[in-house]
Amino acid sequence: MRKLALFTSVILAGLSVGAFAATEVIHQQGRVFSLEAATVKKGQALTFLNDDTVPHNIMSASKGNEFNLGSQPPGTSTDVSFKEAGDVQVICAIHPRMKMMVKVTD
Ligand SMILES: [Cu+2]
Repeated sequence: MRKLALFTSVILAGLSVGAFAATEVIHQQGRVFSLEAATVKKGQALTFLNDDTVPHNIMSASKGNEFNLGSQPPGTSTDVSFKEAGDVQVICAIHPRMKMMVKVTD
């Protein structure tokens, strides 16, 4: 019975990945981003998931792609779409060591 439940959840996970194939998830566990760098196409989104035990405040001041998610409690996620091509430095305003680069392509 347990095996069947596991099998079913794998299928459901596969379906949801298929439905949102364009959105990559950036985790924030242990006060680090799960990727140091990511590449998206202009207009595409990344999902910033706070699966840590503390709040994070993800933001960017890079020209054309400025955003500030404010305080993001553990267990929540927010999609950010990138509007301009170029390199975007994404940081956490609370934890200065949390940094990643997003390359936005045309
Ligand atoms: Cu943080």
